[in-house]
Amino acid sequence: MLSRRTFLAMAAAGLIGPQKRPVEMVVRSTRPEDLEMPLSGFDDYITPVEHFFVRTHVPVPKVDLAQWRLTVDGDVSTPLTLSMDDLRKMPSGEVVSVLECAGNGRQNYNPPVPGVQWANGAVGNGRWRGVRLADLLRRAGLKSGGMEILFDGADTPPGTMPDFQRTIPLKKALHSATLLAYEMNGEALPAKHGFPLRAVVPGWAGDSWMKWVTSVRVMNEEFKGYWMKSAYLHPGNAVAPGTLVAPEAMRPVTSLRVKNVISFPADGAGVEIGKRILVRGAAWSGDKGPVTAVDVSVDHGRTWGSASLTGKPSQFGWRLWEFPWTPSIEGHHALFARARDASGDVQPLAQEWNPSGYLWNVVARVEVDAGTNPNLASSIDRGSPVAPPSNFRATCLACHDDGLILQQRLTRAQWDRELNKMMQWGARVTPEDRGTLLDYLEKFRP
Ligand code: HEC
Ligand SMILES: Nc1nc2c(c(=O)[nH]1)N[C@H]1C(S)=C(S)[C@@H](COP(=O)(O)O)O[C@H]1N2
Ligand SMILES: [Mo]
Repeated sequence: MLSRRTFLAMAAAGLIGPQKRPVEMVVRSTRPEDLEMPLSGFDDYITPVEHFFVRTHVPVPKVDLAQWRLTVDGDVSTPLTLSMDDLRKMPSGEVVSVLECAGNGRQNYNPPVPGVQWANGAVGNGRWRGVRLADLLRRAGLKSGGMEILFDGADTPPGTMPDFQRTIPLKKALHSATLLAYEMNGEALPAKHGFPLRAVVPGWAGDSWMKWVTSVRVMNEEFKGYWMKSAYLHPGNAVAPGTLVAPEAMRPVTSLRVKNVISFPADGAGVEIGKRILVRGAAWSGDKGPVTAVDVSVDHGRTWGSASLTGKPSQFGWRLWEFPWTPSIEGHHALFARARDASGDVQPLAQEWNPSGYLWNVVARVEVDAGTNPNLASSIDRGSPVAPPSNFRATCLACHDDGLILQQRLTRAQWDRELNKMMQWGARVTPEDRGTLLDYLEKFRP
């Protein structure tokens, strides 16, 4: 049996083929489900549902379509209660758009921050169809005082965790690409992705893309719920790595930043001298305009060449790119790829740190070994976990599994704050248990 890592490295190095590689999702958590798309997912223009990343704060709600209704209320002249049939009778819009979690790439931040430790794959490119939010708001008779739109979904939080409710400003809500979608890639929206209806907010990070939508409310003042005021915040200005940032200095995460991922060759793969390969990847951006170029370096950033972008320009979809390379020098090579958007923004060489590890978009980098025998793929030994204390299961695994916990890379002080947060949400940690739990948690390294 090959390990998954060795298999992927061999497949990436072209040692297994030509049959289509099986695509396995990277499981970051099973309960609630957080699934990451593996690198091979960046080879598809439209990400198939079975490879699309999943991010859920709480278990997927069961929705009975016969009972399901969407309400549109708040600062409108005619509040609406609509069934799916009513929605399907309205004119529909379609958009191809990247959906990326704000925390995609969190794994790269140092010092580490709490949260799902995504590598590159909390992102996918979908084809979304549904009603334009602007049409719906017009139908309800939007009044002039409307400031922002509050979405709520059918999911219910465990313990005393605040309900997942999010707002977007009216201007973004009225953009013609902003949808309430009932279809993904030409089929009914799957349960994990928000059946029967989800917000599609092209160019913006995933936290605005409310799933299982049941309520749209026009607000004439700023909504101050937990998920707007204590989560999905980013410092307005750069801060020193590892510092605690005052909430007043934070701004909501909105637009994605120009970004790209090298999907081939894989980091650590072997490549063969004299054999031409196509270095490839996917690039996308946010509100500032579509991707216009991707530059690639195969010599540690000394010289750069232009990759060819395949497919058509797209405002919100990603662009696949490729760059031919024939390794000629034996040894270790660093490959870089840097995307540019229509506003002239390029990916940075280093990232400003932020307390939640959002919006990672550093120039993509992989390192490969060129030799006459391409089977140089390295594998990383993560070591074996430390055994958990006896109080761990009862205290910590009631609402989620240990995947969410054991992937963190936190200090004792950071774990101490995590325990406080969990206690606010209903975890019961006795003063006697606290020390034992912290001893265990701080030792663990994924
Ligand atoms: C009352 C329910 C509950 C209990 C008990 C609980 N948690 Fe959580 N925990 C949550 C919820 C809800 C989330 C957020 C899930 C998400 O966003 O995916 C979470 C998320 C986390 C995360 C991810 C980082 C973050 O802050 O979102 C860590 C780490 C974590 N919990 C650790 C623990 C530890 C350690 C314990 C035991 C002391 C524990 N949890 C007990 C509800 C709970
Ligand atoms: N109701 C609800 N909507 C939600 C979430 C959630 O937990 N509950 N997670 C959000 C986050 S943080 C992201 S990144 C996207 C993920 O969408 P996906 O699972 O379809 O990829 O859904 C968003 N919508
Ligand atoms: Mo997210």
